[in-house]
Amino acid sequence: MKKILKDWTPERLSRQVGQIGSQLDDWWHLSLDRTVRLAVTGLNQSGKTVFTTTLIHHLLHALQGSNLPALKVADEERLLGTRIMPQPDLDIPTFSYERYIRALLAHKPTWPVPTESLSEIRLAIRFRPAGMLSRKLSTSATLYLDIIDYPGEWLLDLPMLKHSFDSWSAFTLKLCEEEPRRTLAARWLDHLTHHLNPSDPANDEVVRQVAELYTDFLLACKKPQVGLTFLQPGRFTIPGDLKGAPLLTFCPLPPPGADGVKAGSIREAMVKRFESYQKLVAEGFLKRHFSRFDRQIVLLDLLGALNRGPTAFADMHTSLEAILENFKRGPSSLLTRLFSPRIDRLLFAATKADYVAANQHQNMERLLRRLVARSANDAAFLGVEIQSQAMAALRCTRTVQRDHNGRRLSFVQGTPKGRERETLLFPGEIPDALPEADEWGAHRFHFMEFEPRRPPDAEGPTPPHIRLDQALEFLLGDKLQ
Ligand SMILES: Nc1nc2c(ncn2[C@@H]2O[C@H](COP(=O)(O)OP(=O)(O)OP(=O)(O)O)[C@@H](O)[C@H]2O)c(=O)[nH]1
Ligand SMILES: [Mg+2]
Repeated sequence: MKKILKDWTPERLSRQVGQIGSQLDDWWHLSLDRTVRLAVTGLNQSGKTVFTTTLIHHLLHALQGSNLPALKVADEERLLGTRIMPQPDLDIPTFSYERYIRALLAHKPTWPVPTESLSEIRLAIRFRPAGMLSRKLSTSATLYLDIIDYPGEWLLDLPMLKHSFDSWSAFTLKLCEEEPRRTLAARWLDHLTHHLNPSDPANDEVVRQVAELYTDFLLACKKPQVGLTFLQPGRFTIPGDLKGAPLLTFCPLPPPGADGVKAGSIREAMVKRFESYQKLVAEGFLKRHFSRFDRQIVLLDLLGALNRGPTAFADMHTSLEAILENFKRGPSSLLTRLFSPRIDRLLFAATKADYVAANQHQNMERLLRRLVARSANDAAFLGVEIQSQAMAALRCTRTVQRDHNGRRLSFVQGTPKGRERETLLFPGEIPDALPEADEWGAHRFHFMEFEPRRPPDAEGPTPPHIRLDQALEFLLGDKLQ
């Protein structure tokens, strides 16, 4: 005992106390560390890759002249730094942040090409907690932020999970009774009616041929001039690593006759492939990537949908509601359990708000709210906090006021897609409600797309945006307190 007491010199004691203190500090530190998985949800070309790239870029450069005033942790100077960290899943390619940002900020900037496969990134955001207690006990905490990027087309696989092969076939064939699907599906439908007997013995070549005609139909629907989005299965248009796999060779069939499904028939082969697709592709995507999210941002290219006219607009609306159906089904449904067991904040963002002048943003937000009203209501009923806003992750235009025929009008100045020089344009107005059938008219909407604008070096390392900081504050602000 004497020996032990002798060993406790004042220096040693103070060192021990110091160690305990720093362990306590570490413990608090750890208890303050947290992970947020952010689901960036959006149909193809809605702006997911640009949003993810700019979000990372702004956080990485927030200390070198932040332009994120609405993000409290940055505005209150509590942000200590952000780093890209090793991601949790070693078998998924890393999101190519460097490549995308280099292209967006190049001397001749370019947009990302459409995403064709899944990738993932993890950020560590180090910050000083705001609360009194935590400030006393811990100097810093870390928020880990996980994001995945994927082709928007794949989202449409999720609503396939509620179907059997027969109900999915009936649903899809019904859609094809309406234009423009009816005309675009003509070759495939003709083949189904006149050249295919689903009760015939399965033959790979025959199955492949009809599946190819169906895929051609989906690709025709997707062309920008048609612009349909409710296209299932998603992997048929963007196969990713499944290119050429037999799993992608099936298509909807008319209901079976009285003799049902014959063993070894074409129908049986297609039913099996459909079910395998559901299990391996749709359910795999859902379970692995959408089951563990805490926060969700739904990106909508509202202006592009208005440009494409009433049919494509309605199709986009249908797609959106189908994807967000998990909120409608309530806590006990399979989709809800798998998809959003923990989502407590949901942000709807109408992207590319820089296509129009600032005075249109209010209407843009009103229209957005009307469009997502049903899904937002279902989610709010489940206790999810909701926000809707207009946003541009990368602002490529400026709003300029000019007098025109005695009226003060708001124009936008930017470089229209495919051109080299900046132009002043009158972008037109956004309706504040869903347009009625007779309000569309021919080419009623024609919002111009723009080339990315490289900001002058004097503007700092982060490019301008519209309300990206508000989006970040809503999605992450409470976790950075
Ligand atoms: N002006 C402007 N255009 C944008 C912005 N964000 C996206 N865009 C435009 O939208 C296009 C699609 O953006 P992406 O981020 O590639 O869209 P995505 O959702 O990743 O698309 P997929 O990979 O096909 O699913 C870009 O090529 C740009 O033309 C923005 O903030 N401002
Ligand atoms: Mg993309």
